[in-house]
Amino acid sequence: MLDYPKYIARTLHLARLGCYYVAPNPMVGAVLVNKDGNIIAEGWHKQFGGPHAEVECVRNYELGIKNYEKLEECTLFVNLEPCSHYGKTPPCAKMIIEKGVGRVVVGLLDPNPLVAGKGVQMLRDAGIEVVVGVMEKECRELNKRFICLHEKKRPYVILKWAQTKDGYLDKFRVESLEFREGPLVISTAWTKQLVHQMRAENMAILVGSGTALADNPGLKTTRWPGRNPIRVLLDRRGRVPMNSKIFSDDAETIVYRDNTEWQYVLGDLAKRGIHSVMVEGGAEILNMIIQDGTWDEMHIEVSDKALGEEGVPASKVSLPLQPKQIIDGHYIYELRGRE
Ligand code: AOF
Ligand code: ZN
Repeated sequence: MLDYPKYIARTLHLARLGCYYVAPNPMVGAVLVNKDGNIIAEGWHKQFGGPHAEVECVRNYELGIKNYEKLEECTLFVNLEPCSHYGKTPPCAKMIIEKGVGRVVVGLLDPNPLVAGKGVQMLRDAGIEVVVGVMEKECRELNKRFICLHEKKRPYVILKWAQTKDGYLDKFRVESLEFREGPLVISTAWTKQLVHQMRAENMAILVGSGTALADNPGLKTTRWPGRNPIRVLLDRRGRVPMNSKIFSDDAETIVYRDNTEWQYVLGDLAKRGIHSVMVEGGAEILNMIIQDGTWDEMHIEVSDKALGEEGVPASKVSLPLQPKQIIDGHYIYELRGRE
């Protein structure tokens, strides 16, 4: 009897290697195990539009020097149900049947309606033994963005901000025709890097016109490998000029002017196939979303320094007793929204 969770854990590890390159597809890894429990091949989905994990894995097996095992005695492990549809690539379930793999162990069923159980059915109809639901919680966590898009028809929402010890996002800034004061710097080089990692992990980044005007951010991923997120700007009054950095050629920018209502924006982003959005401010937008209640995670960085005067207040949320991490003396909190 094979130790199923052990191999599914390995598929999750492999799947994660595609992290910055597969969106909006899920991260998927696969391992082929012989009857003695040895892994004889591995593969993962490397790039959007590219071969799926199962195809990579079986191909690696066939190209390897130990390709003399009987596949009917082998088990293929995969963290997500093999697909059953013709998309950018042919169905993995069909390939698995044709290669004559004996058994398939699936971490989680694919929530994509094009697949949703049909992959497993195809395999079973062909007489292949299929086990479903191993380390399901971990499998869901890895692909929470992809799952959210398919199950809730909206992107996964992460709210992110940094505040001073006394609860401010920014100072009240001096602004005149000749002089505009820069933003209060709260993050450190290291915590900034983590923000850029989040930009690479999520498909879109959203700000309001206040932030775009005051900070003129480019919202690119420069301190971490991976793609620049798609930029989303809520600009009801059409205030942000076209020469702002948010409109640079580095990434696509979607602007909402006529309707900036949160549920509408989420629905529209979903229609565009965007599976995740991180919200980087400012205060007005963050408060609006917290009021609405549709968000999945909050990442809050609390600096060890106080502003010491009146400033722009951060949203009032009750923080957990323990921060998730402490970096450079800054407390990093992570909260989950309601399921
Ligand atoms: C798998 N293995 O490695 C991936 C799967 O457009 P396509 O052909 O790439 O299909 C994308 C869909 O296939 C995606 O939405 C998800 O349902 C599934 N992704 N499935 O068996 C993989 N990446
Ligand atoms: Zn597939």
